[in-house]
Amino acid sequence: MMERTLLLLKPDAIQRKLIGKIITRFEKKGLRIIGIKMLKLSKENAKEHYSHLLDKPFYPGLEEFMTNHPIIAMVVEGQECVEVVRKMVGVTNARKAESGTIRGDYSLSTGRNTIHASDSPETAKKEVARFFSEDELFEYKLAVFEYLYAEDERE
Ligand code: IDP
Ligand code: MG
Repeated sequence: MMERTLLLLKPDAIQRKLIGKIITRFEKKGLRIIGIKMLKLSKENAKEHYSHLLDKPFYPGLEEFMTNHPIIAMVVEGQECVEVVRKMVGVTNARKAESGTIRGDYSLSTGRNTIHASDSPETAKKEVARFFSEDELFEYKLAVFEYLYAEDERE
């Protein structure tokens, strides 16, 4: 099943000059980047995006970090890509994240874990719509498409 998922490259990734390396991983995996932009998250958007964490003691710090600096938002598309991308990202606490994952390779932290990725297909739909209007998403043909997927994997 072709899916889209939302990624946010967090302020720590930008400061640590990791964004090229991180984006390269998604390109090399074969995912199609269909939207990408730099933006500043508003406090309202942060509260919506992290609504499941509003009552946590670390929420004020999280909101401050994510809204006081620019971030990069991206949408990628591919077969079952929500799950694929979460595996590439690794678990929330980067000290526990497997080597070979983005968090496992680039971070030692939970609050500075370099990247956000949607956690389910339902969340992904909401998060893509929160950050991108349809005219910011591009349905171009990937020239290597037939080399990324076999005949029975293209829907
Ligand atoms: P996820 O990013 O792996 O989906 P969530 O539980 O959705 O994890 O939390 C969102 C973000 O909130 C995390 O990526 C992390 O930056 C921050 N966060 C989560 N738990 C903690 C914590 O215990 N301390 C500090 N920051 C946290
Ligand atoms: Mg999450």
